[in-house]
Amino acid sequence: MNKTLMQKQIQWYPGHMFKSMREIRERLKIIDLVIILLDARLPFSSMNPEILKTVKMKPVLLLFNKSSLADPNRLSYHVQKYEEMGFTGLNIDAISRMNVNKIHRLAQDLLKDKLERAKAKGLKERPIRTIILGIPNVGKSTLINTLAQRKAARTANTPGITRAQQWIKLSSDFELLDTPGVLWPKFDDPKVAYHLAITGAIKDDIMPLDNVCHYALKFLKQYYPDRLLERYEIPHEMDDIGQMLHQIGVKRGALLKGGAIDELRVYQIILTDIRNKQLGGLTFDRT
Ligand SMILES: Nc1nc2c(ncn2[C@@H]2O[C@H](COP(=O)(O)OP(=O)(O)OP(=O)(O)O)[C@@H](O)[C@H]2O)c(=O)[nH]1
Ligand SMILES: [Mg+2]
Repeated sequence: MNKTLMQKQIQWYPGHMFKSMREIRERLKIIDLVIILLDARLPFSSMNPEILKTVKMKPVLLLFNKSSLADPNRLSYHVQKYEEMGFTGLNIDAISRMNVNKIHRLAQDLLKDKLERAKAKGLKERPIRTIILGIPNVGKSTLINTLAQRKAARTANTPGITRAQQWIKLSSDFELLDTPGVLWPKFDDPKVAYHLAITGAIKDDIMPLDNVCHYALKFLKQYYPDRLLERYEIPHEMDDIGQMLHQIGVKRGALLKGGAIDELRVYQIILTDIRNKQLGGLTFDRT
């Protein structure tokens, strides 16, 4: 990892995330089921290790969101890996509604024993209380709106939209607590930081854009060279990052007055194209 990245890493963890984590810990006592929302494009990088530690005593359901933006050939791999670790996981898409109607049932299945015990004790039936946790911008509020079939929570394509916890009643027997996205203070593997930056979980001004885009281009070159050819006419034999940036600049007319390429614009083009699926479905976590 280069020096700028290391220095930024030390100062970047915002105070409101400490507060959000504390509030999550406090709230867990009254929660029946934890939904951890992960990004299907980075199903491992988007797992916050602090959240995992915090919720380990609770029943957990993993939902891999934004599946329509991920590589369709890689979707079963992470579900299987997490299942081997003992988790229940489901690929979903909160916008296209893929598998969204399976969530309620899965939640009930995971809580079956608890619900039956409560019934046997003669306890009054009450709604299942669920909390949704995940990194910023992963689609927590969007999923809640899809489940509630109304605009109950504010959403936008930038991290840090939800600022406070908010209960939303999904049905007479199901309540869901929306929470602000939380990250963790230190990324042990720089790849994780890059994956989070490329997909917009970390604000674009946190990490140096040139490093992020160089990483993205190297990644695309290794795993999706045909998409680079198709979108930017980058030939398979071209592997110099500078040449690739130049080619994108020329192809997309991102040029400065003297004819040199406008690097900043090229970086923005690359990130916007990736985020808007202009390079097809992509999965960043590879093993
Ligand atoms: N394609 C696609 N986009 C999605 C999906 N879910 C959410 N989005 C988009 O992702 C962006 C972030 O969604 P939010 O619901 O605001 O994310 P959040 O997790 O609540 O974010 P914070 O409140 O900042 O933590 C929005 O632009 C959504 O439209 C999905 O399943 N597929
Ligand atoms: Mg939100």
